Amino acid sequence: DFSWTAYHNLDRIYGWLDHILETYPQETSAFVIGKSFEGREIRGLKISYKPNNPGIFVESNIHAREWITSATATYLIKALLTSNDTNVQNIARNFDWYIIPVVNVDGFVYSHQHVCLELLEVTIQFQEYKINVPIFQNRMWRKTRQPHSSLCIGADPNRNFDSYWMANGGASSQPCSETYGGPKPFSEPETLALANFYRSISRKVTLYLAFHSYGQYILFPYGHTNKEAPKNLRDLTTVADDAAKAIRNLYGTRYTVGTVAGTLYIASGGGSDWAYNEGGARLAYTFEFRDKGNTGFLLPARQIIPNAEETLDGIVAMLKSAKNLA
Ligand code: 0X9
Ligand code: ZN
Repeated sequence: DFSWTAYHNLDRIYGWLDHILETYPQETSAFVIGKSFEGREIRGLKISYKPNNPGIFVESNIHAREWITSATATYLIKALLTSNDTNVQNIARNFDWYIIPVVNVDGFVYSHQHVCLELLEVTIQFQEYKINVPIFQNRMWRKTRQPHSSLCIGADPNRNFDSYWMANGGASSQPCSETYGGPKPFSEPETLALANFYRSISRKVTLYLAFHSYGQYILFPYGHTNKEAPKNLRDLTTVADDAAKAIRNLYGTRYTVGTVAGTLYIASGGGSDWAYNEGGARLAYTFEFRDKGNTGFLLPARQIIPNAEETLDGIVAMLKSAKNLA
């Protein structure tokens, strides 16, 4: 049975999506943005209670190892359809939600192929010192799975969007780097599919959310430079501050708010920056979920529900705050 007390693989997540579609045929519909390099469908779920709602787009697990993001995205779907909380019911009914729980399907599947860790341990010996090191290779995969050199596989999908692609050192041109931008913008079928789908709905979208981990940040444009601020910097900041307050209110989790380049590091070619520049959403955020490095990408499953609950409160606050903007 599907739950939020454990992390699930792609088959389980897609099976659960089918179950949701069957259970809520009125409010939900399936969409497929395209296929991954290895030929897997990249599936999304639309939730719509009434026609002509403004849209919210949620992109999740574009980085393979960030499992908490798809766990939170599925929790969000579940909450939008079943919550008794009137705040959640309101955001469910008054927006059309386009949620893609796993964008980087190939990388995600690969990150789940980390069989028995004891079997994969390597022993490193130096004189009298001997240590066993578990191989986390697959579990810690970040990029896509398309080969770009004879030695290394994958590009960083969050450096591959056609938005200041490769600008200002915000991505690497080395295929073996974890932040390799790819040979050209949208070289990865996954980011191209996302972009094409997003363009088809962007006129209706008011908010773009990219789910990542970890570090507890709410980030907004720009990523490619900190010498230039987006036009609606004040609005972006106000809305993110309100979300961070709501998050902290629930369990005391502290999120830091700011621009990508100013708060985290320079990163060009990211999905949320691309969407922001593309028009449509005037509000575009990257969430970096729990924690602050203690467990990092290996966030224990017992934190899925608290992480998702506080995120939901953050999103509710975000939409309330956005409504009050001039
Ligand atoms: O570096 C990234 O892609 C993100 N951090 S992560 O640890 N999840 O890899 C930050 C992305 C923010 N960048 C833009 N929106 N441009
Ligand atoms: Zn990420």
